[in-house]
Amino acid sequence: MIELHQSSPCWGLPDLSPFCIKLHTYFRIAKLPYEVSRELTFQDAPKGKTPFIRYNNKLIGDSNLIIDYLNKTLEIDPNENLSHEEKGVSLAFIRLIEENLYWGLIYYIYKVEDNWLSYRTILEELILKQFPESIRNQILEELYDQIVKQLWGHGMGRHSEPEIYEIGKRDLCALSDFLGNKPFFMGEKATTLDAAAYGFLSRLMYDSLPSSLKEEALKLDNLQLFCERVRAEFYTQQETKAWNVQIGS
Ligand SMILES: N[C@@H](CCC(=O)N[C@@H](CS)C(=O)NCC(=O)O)C(=O)O
Repeated sequence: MIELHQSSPCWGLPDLSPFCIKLHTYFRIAKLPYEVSRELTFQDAPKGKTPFIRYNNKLIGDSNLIIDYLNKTLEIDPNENLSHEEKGVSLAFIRLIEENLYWGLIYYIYKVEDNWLSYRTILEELILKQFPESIRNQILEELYDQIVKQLWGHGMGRHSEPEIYEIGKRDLCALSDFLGNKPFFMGEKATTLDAAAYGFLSRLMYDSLPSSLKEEALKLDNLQLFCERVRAEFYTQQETKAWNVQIGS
């Protein structure tokens, strides 16, 4: 059985992290049985990030490396029916989501003060309770410093809020234009791009942290419908209800 290691469900989603939501969705698209495990901690993560999996006693980090590994090992591929051209486009959109748009989301969580205060409370409630109270503040401060450094290093953190909003808006419009009236990004059948898109878009649309980027996404009806479609097709209502943790709202 594949063991998925992540943080914690919230807002009706299987995890706080878009990359963990992506992996849950990939497992379901590929019909791979898996279980969420709390046996290992962040310290065990091979890349120092979530998600990571344990499979056949091997720890693997990074959602894309995990997907590549499982596709190869288990001889499956949700993208098998795509042409080479479609595979290229699909990978380019995954990179747009994960290497660019994601950092816009991170900006609004960490650098908009009210959002960071709310998110802190969420992390305290859902994740930090397992640590002694005396070190919780230090963990949060270290996480904050690390993420803000990454945001600067990536380059997104050097832009002003209106610039970040414009960059994110263009990415969201590109996703919406490409999706058009199709049920899934590459057509009739869900593929790996849908897992990545759902991971990011559901997190942006369903979390409780207000932002102009969220407002923009919510204006794009086909992206909203896409999230509802993925949720209805790959998640049960009971799961969504069980994960509907709302903190501080
Ligand atoms: N490229 C990685 C990105 C994973 C990632 O950034 N995870 C975040 C949670 S959304 C994390 O663990 N951040 C903590 C850190 O960077 O220290 C993947 O695809 O899995």
